[in-house]
Amino acid sequence: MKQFDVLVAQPLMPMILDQLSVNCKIHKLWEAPDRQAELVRLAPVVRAIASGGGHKPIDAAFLALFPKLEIISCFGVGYDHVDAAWASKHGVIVTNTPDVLNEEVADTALALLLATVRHIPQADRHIRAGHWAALGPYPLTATLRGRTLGIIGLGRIGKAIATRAESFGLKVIYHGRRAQPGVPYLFYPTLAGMARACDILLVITPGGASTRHMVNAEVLAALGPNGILINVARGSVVDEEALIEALRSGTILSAGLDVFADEPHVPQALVDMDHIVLLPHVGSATVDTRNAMAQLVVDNLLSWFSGKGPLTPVAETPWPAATKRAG
Ligand code: A2R
Repeated sequence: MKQFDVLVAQPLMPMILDQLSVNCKIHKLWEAPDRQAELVRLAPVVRAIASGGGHKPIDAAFLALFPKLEIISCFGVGYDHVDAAWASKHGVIVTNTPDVLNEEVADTALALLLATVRHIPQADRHIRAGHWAALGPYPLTATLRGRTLGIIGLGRIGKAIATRAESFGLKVIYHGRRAQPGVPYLFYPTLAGMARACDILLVITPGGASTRHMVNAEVLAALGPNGILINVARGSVVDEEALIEALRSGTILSAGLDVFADEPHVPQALVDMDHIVLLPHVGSATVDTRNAMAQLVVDNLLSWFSGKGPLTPVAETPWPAATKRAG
């Protein structure tokens, strides 16, 4: 395989860079003293972009800089930071790392759900602050018993969450753009309708324009004063201002959030609330799963450049029609 030029826009796991450096020239954009000058220098030679989970936009203006670009290999299942429609229109392949993280993210979702409903971090803080001995037992909490979980986005990860939730005795219902054949859960065509019917609303859709602020003030009002919101998808799916207001006013009971609108910045209003649970986007963050995701970033590029095509192209990539730039 001949050497090819790969642009890495943000730091990636060392195992990705180590493996790629065997077959290609790696260009670490973040190390360039003058980013603009480096982009001008690299524009004529870059054939691939390896993209991290930092969610810096890889938009049409950025992509148009690289006339020889063939493939963008994204780390993570979400790729809303990439203009995949532009890439598709221009014959550029986009790949992501689906499936290898389903079970891990589902574990995180259930951990966050339990932590939120049963106040696990708050109870831990109760001991550490000396309150158990000084003030007595931790107050009683909400429960999962007899509750209904409404999943927004019953995809690969959503189904892994549903299986776990069923084993916890929860009734599962779901909302998406369409009902899925062969799924044992009740489908709700409107999100507000599902929010009215469930106790816990769990978000696991893609981010991007089509889902932006789907969970808004109306949906939160429908969820109601005993309702709990869990978001393990993208911060953009929830109207964060509306959520803060709903949590402040008691429109909903609580929230468990692994993702935020402007990561790594979390609104102080959320940090100051003791009745919610916050995680720093750790859905897939275990050594094993991150290694599997990293390997898939590498394997997609190596497969493409050895003429075998992408392993996990995203839905917008019209593979195999999108091969016209492949060399
Ligand atoms: O709408 P459908 O029937 O295509 O169902 C998909 C649903 N979905 C939506 N639901 C409501 N409104 C939308 N505009 C919308 N767009 C998509 O989200 C499907 O059930 C689910 C996504 O499933 P998968 O494509 O299998 O994705 P996966 O691997 O489960 O990951 C979901 C997301 C990632 O995109 C990241 O944002 C996050 O989890 O890590």
